[in-house]
Amino acid sequence: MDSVVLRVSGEVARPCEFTYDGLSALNEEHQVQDISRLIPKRQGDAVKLAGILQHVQPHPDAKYLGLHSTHDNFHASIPLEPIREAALLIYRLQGRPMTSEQGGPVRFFIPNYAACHTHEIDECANVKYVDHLEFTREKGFDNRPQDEQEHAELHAQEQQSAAGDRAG
Ligand SMILES: Nc1nc2c(c(=O)[nH]1)N[C@H]1C(S)=C(S)[C@@H](COP(=O)(O)O)O[C@H]1N2
Ligand SMILES: [Mo]
Repeated sequence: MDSVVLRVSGEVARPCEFTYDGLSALNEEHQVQDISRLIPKRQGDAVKLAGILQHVQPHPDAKYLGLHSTHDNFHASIPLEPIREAALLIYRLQGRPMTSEQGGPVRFFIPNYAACHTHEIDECANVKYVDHLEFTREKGFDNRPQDEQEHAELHAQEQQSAAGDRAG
């Protein structure tokens, strides 16, 4: 469990590469055991974004957080301030690293998201397969769906690739 699962870069004092063990080792005050207690439909253990922030120390002019998934080339860039206390990074399921089938290595979760494509901080910003967080001054690259049609196409693709995974 010593391979890098999450890289943190950009406008921060200490750019970091976290392993699974490194995320588990972040201070207890930042760990959330069993998030189904907070969010009934979600499972696993998480670390608070606040714990990552304390570790990497974003510059005061870091205004946006980029959530990057190499796995399926999905990216969101969202304002940092409204989510800095509430956002969670789910990274462990039943005591093990989260696999990509489970949305791992890191699944970003904002408890109070808006409906899809109604706001910068919407459900679509709950990015799965996150492997890179990037702090920027301005809004960065973002390829979330912009409207109902793009959204429907994306979900159809997701279902196809999940069916493909099941078929092996
Ligand atoms: N990596 C990645 N994350 C993603 C998506 C995606 O296609 N790829 N879809 C987003 C969208 S549009 C929504 S609405 C939510 C859906 O989360 P769910 O699959 O848990 O319902 O995941 C978001 N996270
Ligand atoms: Mo979405």
